[in-house]
Amino acid sequence: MASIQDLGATCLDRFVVSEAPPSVYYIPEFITKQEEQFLINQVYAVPKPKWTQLSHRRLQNWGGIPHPKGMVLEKLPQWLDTYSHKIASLGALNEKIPNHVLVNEYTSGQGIMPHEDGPLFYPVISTISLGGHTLLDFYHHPTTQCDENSVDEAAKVATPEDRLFGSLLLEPRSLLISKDEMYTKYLHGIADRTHDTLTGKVLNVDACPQRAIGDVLERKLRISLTIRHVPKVLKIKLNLGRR
Ligand SMILES: O=C(O)CCC(=O)C(=O)O
Repeated sequence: MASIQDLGATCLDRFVVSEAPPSVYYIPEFITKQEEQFLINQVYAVPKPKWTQLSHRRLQNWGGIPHPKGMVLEKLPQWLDTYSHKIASLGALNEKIPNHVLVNEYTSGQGIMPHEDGPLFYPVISTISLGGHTLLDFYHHPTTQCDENSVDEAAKVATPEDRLFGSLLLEPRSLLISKDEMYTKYLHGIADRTHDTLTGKVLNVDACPQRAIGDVLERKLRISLTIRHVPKVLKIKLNLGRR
C-alpha cells in the first residue's frame, strides 16, 4: 500500500482527529523505522555547540532565529529539508514550504510549559516524533475559557489542570499537524511525567494502533522535530570577512 508520503495532499483528510477542535491531523507511522533511525543519527551527529541546554530539555534551532523584523534565513540541512518538502506536499500549509525546525530532546520526566507559538510563524505546526511517545496537552487560554459574552473571572485563576481540555498521544514516527483554532486559540504543553495514562481526554486513541483507554505508557527519550514556516525573512547575504 502506498504511504501518505507518496500520496500527498489527496489523503490528509483521512487523518483528521474529529474529536479535537479544528484542525488536527494525526498520521501514525508517517516515517519508517529506518527513516527514524536515520533522523536520530543526524540529530546526534551535530557539533555539541548546536545544542542549547534549557532547564528541562535540550534543543537545536535550524533555519534562523525568528524575529518580528524578519528572520535571517539559514538554509536547512538536507536531512531536515527533505521532510520540510514532504510535509509541504501534503498541502496543509497552502503552498508554503517550512523553513524552520526546532529539534527538542526530552528525557523521561521532562516536558515543556503550556505556551502558544505566536505570530512569528505561519499558523501551522507539524511535528515528527522520534524514539518515544508523549502526550501533548491542550489548554484553554486563561482569558478565553468562557466564550461568548464575558470572560469568567474564575477562568482567569483556574489552574492549568482545570484548563486542560484534551491531549494527543504522539507515538514515535508519527506526524502531527495542528492549525486553525488549535493553533490560534489554545495553549499546548507537555507535562513533566515519567508515565502517561490514556484516559478519555486523549482525543486520538482510536487513531493509535494497539492503544486503548486505560493503557499506562512509560516515557522514554523522545526527540521531536517541530517543523514550521516563518513568513517574514530578511534576504541578507552574510559577508564572512571577504571584501
Ligand atoms: O515536542 C513537542 O512535540 C512540542 C514542542 C513545542 O511545543 C515547541 O517546540 O514549541
